[in-house]
Amino acid sequence: MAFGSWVKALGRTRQTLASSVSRLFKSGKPDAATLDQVEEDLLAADIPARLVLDWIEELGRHAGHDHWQQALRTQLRESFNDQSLFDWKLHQKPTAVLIVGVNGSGKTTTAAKLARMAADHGLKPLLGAADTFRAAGSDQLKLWAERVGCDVVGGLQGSDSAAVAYDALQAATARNADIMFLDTAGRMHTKRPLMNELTKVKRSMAKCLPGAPHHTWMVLDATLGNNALSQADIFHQQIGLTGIIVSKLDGSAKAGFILAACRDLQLPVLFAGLGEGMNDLAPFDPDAFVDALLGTNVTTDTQN
Ligand SMILES: Nc1nc2c(ncn2[C@@H]2O[C@H](COP(=O)(O)OP(=O)(O)OP(=O)(O)O)[C@@H](O)[C@H]2O)c(=O)[nH]1
Ligand SMILES: [Mg+2]
Repeated sequence: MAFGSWVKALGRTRQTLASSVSRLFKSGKPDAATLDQVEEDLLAADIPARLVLDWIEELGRHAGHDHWQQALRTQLRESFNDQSLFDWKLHQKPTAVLIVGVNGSGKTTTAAKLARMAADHGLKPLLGAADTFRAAGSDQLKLWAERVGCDVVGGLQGSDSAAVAYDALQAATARNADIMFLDTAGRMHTKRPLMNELTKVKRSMAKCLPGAPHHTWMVLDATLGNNALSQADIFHQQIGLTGIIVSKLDGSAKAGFILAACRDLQLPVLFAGLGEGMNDLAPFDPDAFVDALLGTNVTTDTQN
């Protein structure tokens, strides 16, 4: 995904930071008042307080030097040092990916976007519709599957989502699919029975194919900022996540929380949703994210 898309998607968060950070970047040497303002704005963009305090202290040490601009960028970028991107060279066939998240976070849309991306990598995807709460849940995924041009396997409304998970994975094997994305119903992290249902879905997948699900990805709504992070924390504790996908980055003014996802949860941020269209999903690019967030290089590459 071109750098310009990141710049556009992060426009609202950047605005939150814009006045102070650009003043900081122009001023050459930050004084105490500038640092206070930067601290306030970083917090307003939902960059976690612990990180902000560390950075402000570090920036203070750079006062008097001309390197602080690079220092801030480096500090933000370091949040992603330990993470790696999803490798589309698959080791299992079919690879089973379980998609989870709270209500309305963007799971169904993201599952479809992932299927599209898999097809673009020359793989045969299959979509599993395990959102059996609402009739509209699987209908929505069926519509997406038509657009993507892939098979979809789903259950009737009210059927057992663990049974649908089993069937979908079995169909993926029988139909020679390379990768299966299983869409699930939205659930609040606080609802224990619904969280237990996900554990059952996982068990059912493992019964069908030992080792499955190979990945469990949570879709986080970027407009929720830090709240999304605490939801992810609970999902991770209860069902064990292997990666994060951030949706709706384009509508968020609080994208700063993503800086903590990697560090606090020890999970990679794999993809980002930058719009509602089928192709608006990008492998997460830490450099583009940080540059677009801070407004560095923004004028040089927005056309790409
Ligand atoms: N702007 C923008 N909108 C998105 C993005 N991803 C999803 N959406 C929108 O968010 C809304 C909810 O998306 P869904 O995919 O239905 O979310 P869900 O998690 O499946 O919802 P439930 O199944 O009801 O829990 C839809 O209007 C999507 O178009 C994104 O990256 N950017
Ligand atoms: Mg859905």
